[in-house]
Amino acid sequence: MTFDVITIFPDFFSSVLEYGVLKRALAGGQANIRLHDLRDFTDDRHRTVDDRPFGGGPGMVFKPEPVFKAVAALQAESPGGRFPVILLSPQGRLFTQALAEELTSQERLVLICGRYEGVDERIAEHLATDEISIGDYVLSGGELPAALIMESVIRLLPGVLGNEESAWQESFAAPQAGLGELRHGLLDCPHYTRPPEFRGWRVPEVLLSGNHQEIGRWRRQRALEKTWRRRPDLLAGFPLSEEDRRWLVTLQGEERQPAVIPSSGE
Ligand code: 9D3
Repeated sequence: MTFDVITIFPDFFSSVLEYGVLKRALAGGQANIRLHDLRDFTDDRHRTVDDRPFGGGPGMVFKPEPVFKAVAALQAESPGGRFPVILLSPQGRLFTQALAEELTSQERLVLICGRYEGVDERIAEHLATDEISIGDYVLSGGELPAALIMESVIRLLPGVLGNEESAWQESFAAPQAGLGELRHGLLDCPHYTRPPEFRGWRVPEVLLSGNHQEIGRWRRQRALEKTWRRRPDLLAGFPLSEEDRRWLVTLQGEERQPAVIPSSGE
């Protein structure tokens, strides 16, 4: 899968591409990331990519010409080939695991990183095929979002994660379309490693018991509990088993148990 990133900061990406899954996928040829300096698509001596907003106001806006030119140059490389042109912007569709999985079906993606106060709206309207935001917080540009999207998509490509890792995931994954990593749709259960006691805090005994059926049930219950407390939104639409339901009812019952208040002893 090839990613073409259009940015005024191509060097920004060098460190993230040198580690972990991204480094491995690039070395292994499962992914290819090409960085394009937007300034290479300007015509003036100052390599100008931005200008003042019509109508006034603070800040600067990306001019349309260099961005259209950059995308045209990429399209000219593969005549007839059509691929998504994604504008990273706070106004975009929210990036989720389901969207990451959707994107893995593409052979090629163009990612346009905005900066300043935004980009000329004609880029969003007439050039980009999709607009993606990574969440409701303000960043100063699309570079971090582009790196994040590449990381999450590339790790899903066949042959990128070690067999061990993906096989393990599979065994934990109840089928639910579109959720991938969160395919089982729940937050993860807690994990522990040695030592079994650290500063007086013991690892839950069941994990040391060797009883894999008990361990499986404990993990499922902890995952359900954590999800129910922290992200109840994830439980909506999640296929609960009868046993899951009973556990959630138990939790709810504990929650509603009135606190035991010692009597004043009158
Ligand atoms: C100060 C201007 N903002 C008004 C509230 C609008 C704005 C424009 C451009 C805010 C941020 C940016 C730069 N951000 C991105 O390009 C961006 C982004 C983000 O800020 N949050 C989440 N996802 C993304 S994807 C691209």
